[in-house]
Amino acid sequence: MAITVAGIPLSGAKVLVIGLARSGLAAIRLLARQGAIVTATDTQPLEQIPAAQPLLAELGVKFVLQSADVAVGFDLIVISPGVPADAEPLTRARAAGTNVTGELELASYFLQGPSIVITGSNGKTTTTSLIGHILKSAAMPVQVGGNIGTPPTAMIDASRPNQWNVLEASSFQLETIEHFRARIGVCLNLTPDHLDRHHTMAAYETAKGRLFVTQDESCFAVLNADDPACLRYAAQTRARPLWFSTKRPVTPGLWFENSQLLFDGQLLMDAAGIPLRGMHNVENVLAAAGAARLAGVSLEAIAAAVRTFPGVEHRLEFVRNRRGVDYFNDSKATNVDATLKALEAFERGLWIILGGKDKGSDYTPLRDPLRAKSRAALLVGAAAPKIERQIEGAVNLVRSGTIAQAIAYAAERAQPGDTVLLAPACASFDQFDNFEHRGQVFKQLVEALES
Ligand code: UMA
Ligand code: ADP
Repeated sequence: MAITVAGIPLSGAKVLVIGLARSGLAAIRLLARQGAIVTATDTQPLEQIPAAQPLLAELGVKFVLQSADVAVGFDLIVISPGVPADAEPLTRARAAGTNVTGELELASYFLQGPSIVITGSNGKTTTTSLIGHILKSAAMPVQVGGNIGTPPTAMIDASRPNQWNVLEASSFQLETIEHFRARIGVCLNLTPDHLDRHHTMAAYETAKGRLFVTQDESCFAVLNADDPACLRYAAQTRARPLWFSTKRPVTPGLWFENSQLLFDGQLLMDAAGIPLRGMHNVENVLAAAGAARLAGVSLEAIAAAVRTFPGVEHRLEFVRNRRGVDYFNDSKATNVDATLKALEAFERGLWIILGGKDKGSDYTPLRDPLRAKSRAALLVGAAAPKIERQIEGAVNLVRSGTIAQAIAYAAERAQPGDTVLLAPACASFDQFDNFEHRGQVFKQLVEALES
């Protein structure tokens, strides 16, 4: 059967794929198989992208270096999530009437089975993994992917009509969806992030909101009743809402009350049974439980699976107790809100490592919790001078420069009962390959401290 994407029959269509990493390569594979005439482009020369070379050679895909007019003369453009939707070649292509789409939208024409899609500024990976864990524990057929690592276009072959696709989705993937429809859409929260790319909070909110705008009456929207953006999403969707709240009862929905998690007033579980720290993880469990219940898992099975969830590396991950001092790795706290949540998850006695590559963030909201809970803020990386200016006077500041020096400083001074916490509120790219690399280095340095 001839497959059309946005009305364009793929067989014989001239398609340009922009970005040759995980997403672009998976898209090329899919498009070539559909008989499209694929051209590939990247801002880097092909010699510098060794992972792309064999595939392009195998499929006979032409490479051109990205330029302002690279997207002229194609029937369809497929962009990787990391390519800004307002990049100059795309503006020109759209002006010429060419359809510009992304990996989630492209996958939607091929992916079998219903999807649970999780978005939000923070908590996506944790909640996506938890939903995958709950469904697997309940012996439901499921595959997990999306922004968490596996491009949706690479999930097509393994998809089945009665199998759930649990997909983490970023604003970058959602902003181009039209045809894609999530049976269950989940939004955890909306707080400032990626403003270097979306420019305004309104544009960021709109990009994520595509998840709910494309839903219909057969769908469900699992929404955080405590988040103003989620209330606006509810007004924009035709899907049936299921609410969650850590502050008050919500109908229909899930909430937290007297240390218990309730679903429409029925006990789901005691919060003490959640193996993850922090109220933000209660939110993640409420959202995951809501989605899993809508997918048909019983409350008992959900609670049992939550209790065995191992958590995700680099998210408030306990590393070690040394001489009575706990060390926690929250390298994935790459924005201010995630760091605020990390601070909320501890009582006091914190030695917190802050800094890295600034994303245009405002660090002043950290002042009060730092004053209340920290012994010192250890500043590292390129953002250190900006953070120092914005939190000066609220907390003892130590100009550490590197994570190694920060750990050495804190390890020497921390008292039993204190916690040394990496929750940097910044991206990692000034000193590390990515947040995983930063977290690994932190853990190795902590493990190497003398007992
Ligand atoms: N490139 C161009 N032109 C541009 C910009 C980039 O050619 O204008 C090229 C780069 O030179 C590079 C390639 O595009 O060769 C990189 O593409 P990409 O950044 O989209 O990276 P992928 O490896 O394809 O991964 C993408 C997602 N990346 C981003 O959103 C930045 C991955 O999410 C996702 O797992 C993967 O697709 C599969 O869906 C990562 C991520 O950092 C985890 N996401 C952000 C986040 O979680 O904060 C949103
Ligand atoms: P994402 O995939 O959205 O980046 P993660 O689960 O990887 O989310 O967590 C990113 C950071 O945000 C971590 O520092 C984590 O501790 C924190 N976090 C997790 N869940 C939430 C939440 N619901 N609200 C705020 N911060 C959260």
